[in-house]
Amino acid sequence: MNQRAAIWTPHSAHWGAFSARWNGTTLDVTPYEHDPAPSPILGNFTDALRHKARIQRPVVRRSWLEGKARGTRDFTPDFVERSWDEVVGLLATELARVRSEYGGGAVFGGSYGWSSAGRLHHAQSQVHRFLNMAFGGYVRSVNTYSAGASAVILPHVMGGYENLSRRNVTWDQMAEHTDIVLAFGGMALKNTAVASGGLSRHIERDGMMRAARRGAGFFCIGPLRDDLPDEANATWLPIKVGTDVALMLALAHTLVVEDLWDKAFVAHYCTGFEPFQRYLFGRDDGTPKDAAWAADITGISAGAIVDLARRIARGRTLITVSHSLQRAQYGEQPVWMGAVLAAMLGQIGLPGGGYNYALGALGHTGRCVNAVPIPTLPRGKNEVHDFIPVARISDMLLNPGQLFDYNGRSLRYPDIKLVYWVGGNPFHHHQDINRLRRAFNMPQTIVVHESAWTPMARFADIVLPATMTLERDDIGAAATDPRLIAMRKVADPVGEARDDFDIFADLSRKLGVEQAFTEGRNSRQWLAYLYEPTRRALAEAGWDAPDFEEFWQRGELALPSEPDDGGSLRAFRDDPDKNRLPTPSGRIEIYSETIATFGYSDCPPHPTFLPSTEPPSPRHPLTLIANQPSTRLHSQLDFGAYSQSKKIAGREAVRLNTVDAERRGIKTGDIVRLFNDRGACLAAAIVSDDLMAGVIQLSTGAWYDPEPDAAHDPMCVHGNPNVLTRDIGTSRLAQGCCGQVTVVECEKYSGKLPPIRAFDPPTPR
Ligand code: PGD
Repeated sequence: MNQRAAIWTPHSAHWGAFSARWNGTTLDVTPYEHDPAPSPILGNFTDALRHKARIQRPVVRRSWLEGKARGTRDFTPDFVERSWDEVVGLLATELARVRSEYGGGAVFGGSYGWSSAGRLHHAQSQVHRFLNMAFGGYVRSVNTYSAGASAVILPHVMGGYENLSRRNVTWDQMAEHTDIVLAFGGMALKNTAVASGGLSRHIERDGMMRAARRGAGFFCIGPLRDDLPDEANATWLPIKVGTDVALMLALAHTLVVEDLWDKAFVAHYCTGFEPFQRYLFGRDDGTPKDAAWAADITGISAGAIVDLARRIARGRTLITVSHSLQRAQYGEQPVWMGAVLAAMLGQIGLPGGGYNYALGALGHTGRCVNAVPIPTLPRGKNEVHDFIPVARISDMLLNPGQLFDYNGRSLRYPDIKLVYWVGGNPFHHHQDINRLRRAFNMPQTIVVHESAWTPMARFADIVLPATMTLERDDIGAAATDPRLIAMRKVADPVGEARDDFDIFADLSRKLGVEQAFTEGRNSRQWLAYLYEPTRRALAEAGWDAPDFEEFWQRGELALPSEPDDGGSLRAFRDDPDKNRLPTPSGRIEIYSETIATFGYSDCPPHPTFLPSTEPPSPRHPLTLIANQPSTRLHSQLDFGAYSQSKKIAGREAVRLNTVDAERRGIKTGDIVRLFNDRGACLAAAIVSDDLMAGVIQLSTGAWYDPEPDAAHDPMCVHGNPNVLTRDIGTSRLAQGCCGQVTVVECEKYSGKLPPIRAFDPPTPR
């Protein structure tokens, strides 16, 4: 038993604060004592530290050492072990070669991924800082897989993404003021269980319950009943996937026809209603977007649509649109139309009313913002100006030099020779994995730091074992959480794993620029340095402001919050001339002159219903919802105890409706095969009426596990839906990812069941 036994140590993860106790063999985890609804995902830590999936030592792909990796990479790699000193030397030499032969513009360091909570050892910050300070820049990525479309459309039409999603209506306002919540895509508690940087209290269930008890009516508009919790006592409006804009338009049409809209608000706070109204009434295309029109498209009756329009015009109504709606083709449209519908109700900026984009999409939303800054690692300046919208990674690697559109600009894909990935798992997060595999065979070199043998690590040439959060000291904090958590080291690192910071410090030393990266500080000194701006701001405001050592001993620190003042939309409502929105007109843009000048047919200048170009068909009749999992964060710790406890015979569970299951002779527990023209995967069926007929739901995050012997486009035997999803941009405007929705067929699997090997480490020599 080691020295740490019996010591409860404070720590934090993206899915909540907790304490842990490690005796060298087992880990006990107990949630933060003041968290009213801790996430069960904490259970994934208990067996993670010494799991066989952990990476123990640095390795290098043999074919890369022989100069033959490009075009031959696969998931059953022949790795050779190297000492840290050798591998860091090898990597420094390779980085120097690529820089001198091609420059920083040939290195992709976009390296998307959530990695772990902790303000210093945040993997993306570390790799970006290293590439800026010690290497001279890199090709970056912009936006996120979460909010690819909304982050681009919102500034054109209503304002900044952060203000509209995170500094807007709070759960407290909802509990006190809201009469109706129209939740397009719901507000599922599995999503609010996580917040990047961590969270000390899960308050969403309670917020919705208080509102419902006061009499607020919740509407869950979407294909899955459980996208709102039971406590919301919601009315479920099942809607055909991808048709929410048609419903919103019909609600808008009814508001105008029945004279229920707030003309004064629209006239005073918005621009461009006339051209939108022409479209709404079908003046040019001959199709009024009325309730009868929408009924055919959405599957919701015209009577129900008219009733709903009357209802939302009566009380204090809050419209929310989840991330999921915009993670699909033309995803810009529901985000924009939700705002227009709320504007027509005239309640934007009122307590508990109006529009809160993505409320409930993460644990950051519906809360007050801290009044002091949180520790943040400076990333330095990137001297390379090339970038891609994050989800265009395969396009970039497969088409160097090709032009692409983005937000009114025509850009060219760079020619990438080296990919550096730290803290993300593209073979989990990217769409059309068979295409991604071809794309990742294009560069000369792929470098990955990982704590576990994810498919991305298996596909790399140089793999460096990183500590996981429990194995190092850090500070946990998020801009909307009122606690700073001392994330004290719980256990010693597995094998030879090292912190990303130490790896980069070593690499910088080999490149002769250590001081530029470390600034002369070790990681403990960095923690104290990053803490200081928070301490200073607390002291200046007269708050409790202990020095770093005292904070560290206490284990946590309370941070003050800004008042619950409705943010920029309330200020805009109070005085739209003084508090202009950051749109070109300063108003809510129902028609965007700027977007009109781009001339994009896939993103017209006012909200428009655009049906998917890949509708269900006789060959692929089921609409697949590939949403966020409830048993882990993304693919993190998929090998952990809680995630594993929800698998069926080791495979990811897929839900389908009774009607669809009976038609195919499928029962709960059966292994099924999902397939379309892009790929196939196995999963284990759960038959349920909590989702619409015609819809099938397989969450993301099961580690990609290709059949080892398949020659081309292997089936994933574990249940990763991204072998099926489409790798296209939402539109030429935002180029966001379309991972949420695709079409498939599903059949009972009758072949011999292949074993799950996703968590078996490769056997290096
Ligand atoms: P994670 O599984 O969180 O997924 O994609 P993302 O790549 O972020 O990967 C993080 C990795 O970081 C893990 O493998 C973990 O082991 C590693 N890691 C953790 N801590 C450290 C560390 O300290 N150092 C290092 N080096 N590594 C570390 C998430 C992405 O998926 C997101 S944000 C969204 S919203 C998208 N959602 C969907 C979706 O809804 N549907 C589909 N089909 N696809 C999606 N993909 C996107």
